[in-house]
Amino acid sequence: MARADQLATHSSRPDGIERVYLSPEHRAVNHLAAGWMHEAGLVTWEDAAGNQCGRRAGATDELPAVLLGSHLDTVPGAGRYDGVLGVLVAIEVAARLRDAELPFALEVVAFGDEEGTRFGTTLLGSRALAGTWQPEWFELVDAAGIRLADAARAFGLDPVRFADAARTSDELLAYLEVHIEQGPKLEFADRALGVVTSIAAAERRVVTFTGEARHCATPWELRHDALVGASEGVLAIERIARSRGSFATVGRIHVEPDAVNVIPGLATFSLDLRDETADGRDATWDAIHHELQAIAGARGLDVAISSTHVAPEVVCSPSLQAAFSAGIGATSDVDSDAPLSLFSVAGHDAMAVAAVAPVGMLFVRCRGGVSHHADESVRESDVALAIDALEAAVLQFALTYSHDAAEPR
Ligand code: HGY
Ligand code: MN
Ligand code: MN
Repeated sequence: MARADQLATHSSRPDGIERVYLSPEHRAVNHLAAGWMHEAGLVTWEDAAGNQCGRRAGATDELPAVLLGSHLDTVPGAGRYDGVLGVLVAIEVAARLRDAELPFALEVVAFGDEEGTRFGTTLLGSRALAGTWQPEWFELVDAAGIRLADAARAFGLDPVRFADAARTSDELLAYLEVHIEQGPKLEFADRALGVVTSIAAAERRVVTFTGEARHCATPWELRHDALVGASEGVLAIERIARSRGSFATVGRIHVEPDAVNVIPGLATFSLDLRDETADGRDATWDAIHHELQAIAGARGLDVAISSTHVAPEVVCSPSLQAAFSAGIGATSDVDSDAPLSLFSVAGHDAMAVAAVAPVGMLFVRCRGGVSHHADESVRESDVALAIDALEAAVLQFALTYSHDAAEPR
């Protein structure tokens, strides 16, 4: 808990936590995490994409690894546990297992960019590790117009070498991530921990309504107000997504010419749309898209839409779900009922790592389900249970892995 408080002091702003990819704050927390990884008995290195890594070899050095971890970057005005808790719990479990005989290597990773706060595209660190980095991402620019490639060089990385961060499926047996739930389900059920079944399918878009910028003296019947059209669209998005059990958020909106006495000629907003499945997400989008076009038509507006991020749902490996269930069962928090399983609406690095290894996630209760806010809070007793559960899950996985490995082919 003290380490989470210490990491929280590394922020680019005085009024809250903000720590973005390839920033001085990223450099500072990689250094802290490397020190703690070293204390846990791990050999440490920073990979070619700026992820902080640690490894404890297995019985022999070339064994594949079980990878534990999460991310250290944040959204603007973040809490101190999103991502951070998973990295610190992973380091603690590595320390506990430093002398354990394991049939695989144990690695810990602190990803440098899960949120996409600086460059807009998410999961950059974990997609570099998964080998799914896209070369066009080097051309992404931040709010100051700095290209990702230049930010990487300033951070001490070489864009040409980013591909060296990629790990193969031969090297990784599994990825296990502990994360705060960022929702209220565990608290409602009075549970400390929960097993993640799948991570929601997501798509991010930019929706732009175009009308006519005119004097605010323009009579009603002659107006083509882009902001009123966009506003009707935002309310339609809420109504349609809610009625279909999808999650839709308009987090940003921009208006032009953005003057008090001019009817907006342009209004452009972000849309983050998620659902348990890609089919559900796409069906909700079809209904929304139809309604946005109807609104534009009725108001004499144009509407343009672009997609900026798409991710299918990721199903957590059944064997890793079982390992986490066993892990929860081994903690002192064991309830008479089976551990709670739930799907994650929030996105996680596990979505990216799934391209190269089976993934499992363990959720930890957070107060009021609050996250992406300074009020983010966890109980120390729940964190203690999460460390016990992750340690037990790794040992459970080792048992089944050794057993399967011993099986005659
Ligand atoms: O967007 C998400 O769900 C995550 O916090 N990046
Ligand atoms: Mn987050
Ligand atoms: Mn997170």
